[in-house]
Amino acid sequence: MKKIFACVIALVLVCTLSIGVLAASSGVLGDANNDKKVTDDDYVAIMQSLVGYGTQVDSKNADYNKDGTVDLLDVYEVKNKVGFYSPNY
Ligand SMILES: [Ca+2]
Ligand SMILES: [Ca+2]
Repeated sequence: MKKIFACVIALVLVCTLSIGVLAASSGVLGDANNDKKVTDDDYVAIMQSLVGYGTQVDSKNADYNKDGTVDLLDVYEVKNKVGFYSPNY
């Protein structure tokens, strides 16, 4: 019984922490990594998440064209927003 209770508590904690991460969204369209800026890092993060590299992105911010999915069109549009020069590189 104690093991079941411990598992339930662990599951609640994981769910609570996940909700906390989502609530921390910057709300900046294109800011996939939630650092409140739209830079090369964001379209690279989106690309990496699409190919299964394991990079976590804020799917709401990463959906730049607001079509409900995060795909290569969002990478393309974030790249166009950033342009060819970004102060990070
Ligand atoms: Ca960013
Ligand atoms: Ca999209």
